[in-house]
Amino acid sequence: MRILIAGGDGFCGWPTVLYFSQRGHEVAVLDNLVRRQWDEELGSNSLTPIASIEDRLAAWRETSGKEVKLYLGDLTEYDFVDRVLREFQPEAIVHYGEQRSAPYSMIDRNHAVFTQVNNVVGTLNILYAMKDIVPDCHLIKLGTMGEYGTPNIDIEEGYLEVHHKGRVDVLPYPKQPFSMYHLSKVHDSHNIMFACKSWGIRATDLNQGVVYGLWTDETKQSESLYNRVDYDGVFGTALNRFCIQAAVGHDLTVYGKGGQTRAFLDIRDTLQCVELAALNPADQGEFRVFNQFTEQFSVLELAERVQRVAEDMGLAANIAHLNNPRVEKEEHYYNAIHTKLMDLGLKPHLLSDELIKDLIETAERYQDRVNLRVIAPTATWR
Ligand code: NAD
Ligand code: USQ
Repeated sequence: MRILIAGGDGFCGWPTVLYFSQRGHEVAVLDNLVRRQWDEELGSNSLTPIASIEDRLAAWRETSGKEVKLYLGDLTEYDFVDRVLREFQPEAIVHYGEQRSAPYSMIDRNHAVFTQVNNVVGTLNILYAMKDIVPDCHLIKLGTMGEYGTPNIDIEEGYLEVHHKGRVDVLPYPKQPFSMYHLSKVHDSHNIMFACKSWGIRATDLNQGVVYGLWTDETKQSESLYNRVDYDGVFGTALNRFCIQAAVGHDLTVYGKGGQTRAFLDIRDTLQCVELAALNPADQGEFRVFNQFTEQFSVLELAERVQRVAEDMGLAANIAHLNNPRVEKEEHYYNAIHTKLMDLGLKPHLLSDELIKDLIETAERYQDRVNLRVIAPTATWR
């Protein structure tokens, strides 16, 4: 299959590129490298050293003998997107190429506007280019579980059967997103659904939970292939942050009571899920939604688990309950359905103490790279 990976230099994108290439697909990376600029803006960095995209691809060529094409450019520029699709003629597009941090989108008005323009316009450009150039291509779009919020009923996979005044319909599940970033994903979902209905193109929206872990079979083969992993208060995510905090002797930063429950998955399962979506495409005109995660945990539960593993390793990890910088429920019902990817054959890597230990050990190895000043949360919702 010819697969274009938009956002292929990022945390989920880079291991996906190697995973598909390893399995014999013809792969191209599209990225404007803006994520590396945000590190500079925030004075932050990846815990692990990461090579330039050119060096990464050269290292992959050397290791595997496989060639991956590179398209450097911005999804919000239509001429660029048009050129890439005409030249590469993808059969599937995996779209990771967005601003994905909720705190970044809440820094101020400029960051909120940037996030929504970047994400919504980039996705619209892909949709229009697909319609005109590759109408049979399958869009595999990374959405987020955070589109649904935390309703007091079960979260279904994209759609809800509604009985109202004696009539019944199956409607998009109500959206109550957590941030300006999560809202951009809701806008994307609506635009994609409209494009599928109106133009007959096909798409799978993967509403992904929080991704943890770092290593995949391909990325650990040499230092030039290492994946990035974020630990700062803006781009770092809950479990990965706690492991890195434990390794460098920082308090584990639980926001508020820590009863916030979210859906989680191992990065190796991100790759498996995207592959399952690609090999079992949506029908023409279909807008398919999968909830992409394997387990749900409260934030406090995760911090306590990291604390226990760290203590077994001889590290004292203190849990601090910080004033919550976000506006979110700290105690709530949460039960999200996630059967569709399991039905397609997903074999989950469930969270293990070994993985937590491995993350802590990786962070110990690279602790000199950690800038302690960027760990505290800075963006507030109020
Ligand atoms: P990331 O920030 O590490 O990677 C995103 C990549 O997209 C970066 O390389 C960036 O340079 C590129 N990009 C951004 N805007 C672009 C544009 N306009 N044109 C071209 N390239 C652009 O993010 P990630 O963690 O790999 O997340 C990938 C996707 O998965 C995102 O859409 C995110 O919303 C979704 N997701 C991530 C997680 C998670 O926990 N990381 C969870 C759920 C969903
Ligand atoms: N949290 C803490 N302490 C921390 C970091 C986070 O208590 O140090 C809490 C947050 O308040 C929140 C929860 O943990 O309640 C998750 O926060 P997060 O930063 O780990 O993840 P989130 O902001 O939800 O965003 C991440 C990705 C985003 C993706 C989303 C999936 O950055 O791209 O869309 O996870 S989901 O959460 O399902 O919406």
